[in-house]
Amino acid sequence: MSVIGIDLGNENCYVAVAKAGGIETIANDYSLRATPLCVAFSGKNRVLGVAAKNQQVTNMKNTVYGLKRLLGRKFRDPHVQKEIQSMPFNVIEVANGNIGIKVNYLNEEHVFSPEQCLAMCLTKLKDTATTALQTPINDCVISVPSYFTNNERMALLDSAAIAGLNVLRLFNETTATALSYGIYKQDLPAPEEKPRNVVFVDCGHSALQVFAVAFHKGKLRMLATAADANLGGRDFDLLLANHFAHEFQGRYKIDAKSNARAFLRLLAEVEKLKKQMSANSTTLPLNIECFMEDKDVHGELKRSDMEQMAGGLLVRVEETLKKCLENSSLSLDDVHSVEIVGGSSRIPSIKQLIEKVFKKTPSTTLNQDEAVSRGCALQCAMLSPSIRVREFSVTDVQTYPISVYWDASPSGEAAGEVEVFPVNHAVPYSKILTLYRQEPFSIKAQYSGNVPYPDKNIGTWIVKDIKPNTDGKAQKVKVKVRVNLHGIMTVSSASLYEAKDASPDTDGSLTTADEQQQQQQQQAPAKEGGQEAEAPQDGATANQEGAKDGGAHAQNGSGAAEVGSGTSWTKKISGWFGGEDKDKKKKQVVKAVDLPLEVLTYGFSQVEINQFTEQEFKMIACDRQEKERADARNALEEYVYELRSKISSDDELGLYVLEGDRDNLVRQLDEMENWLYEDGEDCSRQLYMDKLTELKQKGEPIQTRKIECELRPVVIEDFAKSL
Ligand code: ATP
Ligand code: K
Ligand code: MG
Repeated sequence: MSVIGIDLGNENCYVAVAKAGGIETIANDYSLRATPLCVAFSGKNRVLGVAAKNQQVTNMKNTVYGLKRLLGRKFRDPHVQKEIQSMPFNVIEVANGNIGIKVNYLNEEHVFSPEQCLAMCLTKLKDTATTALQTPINDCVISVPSYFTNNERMALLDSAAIAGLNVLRLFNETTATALSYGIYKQDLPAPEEKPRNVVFVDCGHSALQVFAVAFHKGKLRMLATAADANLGGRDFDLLLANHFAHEFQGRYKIDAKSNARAFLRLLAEVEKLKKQMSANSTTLPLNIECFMEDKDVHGELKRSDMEQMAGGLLVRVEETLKKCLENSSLSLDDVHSVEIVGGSSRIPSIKQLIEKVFKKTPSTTLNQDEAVSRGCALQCAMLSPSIRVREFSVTDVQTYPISVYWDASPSGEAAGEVEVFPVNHAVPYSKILTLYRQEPFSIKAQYSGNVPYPDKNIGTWIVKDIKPNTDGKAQKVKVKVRVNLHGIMTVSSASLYEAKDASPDTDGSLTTADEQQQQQQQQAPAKEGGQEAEAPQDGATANQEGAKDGGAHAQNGSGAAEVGSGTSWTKKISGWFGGEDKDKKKKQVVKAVDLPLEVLTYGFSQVEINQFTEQEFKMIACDRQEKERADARNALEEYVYELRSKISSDDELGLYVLEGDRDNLVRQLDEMENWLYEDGEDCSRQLYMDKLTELKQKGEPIQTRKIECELRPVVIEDFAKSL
């Protein structure tokens, strides 16, 4: 079983594999390491990856890309509305306000969700890995931008499930990059020394992420991230394309913006020009033949022109760099170095801004394109039992603050809220929320800060099966709130602590928050420890951070006391002390009963996922069949050409076929060729195979005659020798 890491870039995806000898990125069917995040549909099959991108201009309406931007969002989302303006394929609203992508596939109209389309791309990446490694692929780690919200992450997990991938972790692109840096550094400071603080800048196709990381020997801690989710290479391309479209309007009287196909071609050409400008500051030409209305167009530009045009984008780059520095609380002297990754970090003016803000020349220690996938493969290896790698402790952070809310109960318990995970809180992490309730209730989670997402809601969890205790009073309910390895916030469990076993509040009397808090502090770690297993390196981190967090919780607790005094409820949040053996005995003292949870969060139901998985299987089978059919046709075509050329040459088979037979055979081969381009263009695999067998029955006897003739003199010679 292989262990792989996938960098799911908005434009370029990479697959890396962890092997005993190290990490390797895998080349695809075009011998390229980058596979475009692109899927196209035709009358016969799906076209994936490089092949899909290559046919985009001729099949615009059925070539789907930009999926990372649509994932986990609703059709009416302003962000989606903006994205689809420039998408030449048809994006529609379907049930529940979801996004549907309408394409022509197998000569019928089909509507797929972004999750399904992304699953198709994952199928391609999985296939690339399976082919290269000659082993089945199942376990993987997939990258996500650090700014992805719960819903976007959950949607990606749905895609992976549809593609039959088992995701051990959704790994932030930021953290993956940091891990690829840290793991190979032999000279990181010892634990007691000051950390090495490195700032990373990843400017890709659609987004910019800047992040600061503290490294010690064998571990890294994410300090802060800052992102502009709408600033990447494609924004520079758009500026350039608009510039030339305007110029061509004046010079050639053509409007490139009115013609989607022409504009796509222009975008592709200016991207090439942009890359050339990164290496060259002189004036460079742009030529496109037969651009529109049969006109060839010409333009030129130099780097400084682009920099002028991109002034607005560059200001935003600078702001994001400064924001990260500010969020990290590092002084410039604290920053050891600035590493750049991502394709667009190659733009010279971005490098200059880095130098301006951080007073350091950006370094390129990492493979700029492969760092994310390599970090994912490393993480996958660490989480997988099937391969051993050097341990490296990774502490990630929560990008947005999360608060939970609960309603007042009919029997008088008050409503409340608490910020469970403040911004930059270490994750993965679990916390326990304690409430007193006598009937089912719901916990609602929301982002409590700014998120680049129109809906701050994360989900609602209904805790069921709660009844008053035998005295008709509220019972103690503990709810475990968790940000898991994927960076997804969930309520992972709820349990009822039967009152007669819990000491101070056994009589069910009104309990003040203070008493409660005290009791919690004594008991909480004992009871909650080790309920859930973490990845080893994270477990260690959770312990350490948990202890630190304990202090903060006391504050949370007293806040609650204020709200809660005089009522029959109280609450407290305690840090989760994971994986500890201590106080295991005490666990039996209190009887905890697991409570059923009804979960209302984003994403497809299991039934839907199963349906989509089945559909994906069928499409994979259909693609395979089509490939086999095309291969059979190619084999027949190749044989026609080969045999015809051989029998027409005296050096090959020409001497071994009678003149009359040859003319006859050539005629048959010509007919077969014509048939292949006319009626035989689109036949079944079996028919091609039958025709090939038929031809071979004619060709092979000639081949045999040749071999026999060539052997004959040898036989005679041997015979003479033996005399
Ligand atoms: P994202 O991280 O936003 O999801 P991605 O990971 O697919 O996207 P990358 O592969 O890091 O993106 O970068 C692709 C972008 O980098 C493209 O816009 C491309 O034009 C740009 N790029 C690549 N090389 C250069 C270069 N030499 N100069 C300028 N831009 C470049
Ligand atoms: K990438
Ligand atoms: Mg990227």
